[in-house]
Amino acid sequence: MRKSTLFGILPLLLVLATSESSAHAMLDHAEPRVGNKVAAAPREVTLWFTQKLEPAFSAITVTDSAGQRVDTGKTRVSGSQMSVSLRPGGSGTYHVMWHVLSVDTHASDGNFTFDVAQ
Ligand SMILES: [Cu+2]
Repeated sequence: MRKSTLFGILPLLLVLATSESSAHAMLDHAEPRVGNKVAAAPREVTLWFTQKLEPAFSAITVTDSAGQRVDTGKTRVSGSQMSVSLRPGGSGTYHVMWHVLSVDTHASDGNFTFDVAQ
């Protein structure tokens, strides 16, 4: 009984695994938004992805317009979302760099900027 149930489920699991592996964790959206201009330096940056993330292998780094690290170095991961707190910073272009390992064991990375108004 158990064996026949397993054999019935197995093809379905293979289909699910295959379709998920073709979609790595991509950045869905961010706050502050990608390329956006915000009125004041944010206290944190949050990224939402298309897949759940492995906390041990996923992180965000943020630098200010002078290229100085302004993130606290402690990225928090919750499901498909991760965020990092920022030290108080000035105006200009901020650079957000991220790398993630999704639960399907695929790594991906990317970066974007946002601007803080004077
Ligand atoms: Cu993948």
